[in-house]
Amino acid sequence: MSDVQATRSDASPHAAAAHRTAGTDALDLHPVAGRIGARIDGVRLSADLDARTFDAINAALLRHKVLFFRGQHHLDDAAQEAFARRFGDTVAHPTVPSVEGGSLLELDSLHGARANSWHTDVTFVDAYPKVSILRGVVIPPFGGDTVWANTAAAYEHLPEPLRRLADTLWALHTNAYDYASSHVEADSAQLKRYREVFTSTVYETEHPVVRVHPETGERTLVLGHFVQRIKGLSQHDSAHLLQVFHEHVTRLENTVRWSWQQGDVAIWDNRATQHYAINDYGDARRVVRRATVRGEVPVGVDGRSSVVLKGDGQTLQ
Ligand SMILES: O=C(O)CCC(=O)C(=O)O
Ligand SMILES: [Fe+2]
Repeated sequence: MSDVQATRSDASPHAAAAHRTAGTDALDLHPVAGRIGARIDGVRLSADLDARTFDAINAALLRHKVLFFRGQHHLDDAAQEAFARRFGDTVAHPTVPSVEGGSLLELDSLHGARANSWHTDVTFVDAYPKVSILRGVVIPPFGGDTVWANTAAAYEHLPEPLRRLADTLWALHTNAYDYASSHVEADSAQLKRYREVFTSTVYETEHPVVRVHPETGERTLVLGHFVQRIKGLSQHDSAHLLQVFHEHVTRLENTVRWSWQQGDVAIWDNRATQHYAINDYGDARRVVRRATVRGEVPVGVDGRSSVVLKGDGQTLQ
């Protein structure tokens, strides 16, 4: 192997999964950052997309981890959800009531829904979503960007001893996570109400810290704010170690930031990303709606699957 290869060059955008995900030539695709994220122009998202275009979008998603589409003003709730069903069954959030008439999750800043901490969606259940599809409904005049991090690239760029350690670890995820540890505004009445709904049923699941992606075969880190602790460690050691991995996941080289316009759609591979909605728009209104596609139960590098400890039945959600 040459020295150039040995340094794991990023010369080819989002190369890690590229050889497994050929077939994106049909798309007008523009990588947005070096390791994650691509904008696709000239596609009108709908349930009726021809198979060739849809397959190319799916391949691009596996390769780039998050895709952005501008100007999808034709999508209403039903059309967004119908398009999402091209990826698989859509599922409601386990605790937060859906938008009427479907299974979309609404995040409205006026109702305290500001997802400003790093997470992968719904990892407190076993078969957490594989794909999330977010539509910008009301976008503030400035601020309110979202940032995604590539958890496959994060794993790939870990120093080897940390990679080997991560391969052996398991972590407990719960929706009753310690919100106050990352939010100073945790006791406003509005946020309290949101938290009450969010934790109305408590879920706990053990996931491997490294899962093998069921479609690309890549290893990805399964962490984020629903993690309560690493199994077998004291809370103290767990917190330190989580911080080490967290800093690798969220290194800026590993991220892409999207500045929303109304009508934008972002689609992410929830098995290979974390994301963070930046809360820098004050009292302005910001509303996004998310369709969520059922995922698979993660499998670790040793072939063992995630285990539900509390809140059964999520594989059937
Ligand atoms: O508000 C956003 O941009 C992202 C919110 C979020 O975490 C989600 O939709 O899963
Ligand atoms: Fe999220």
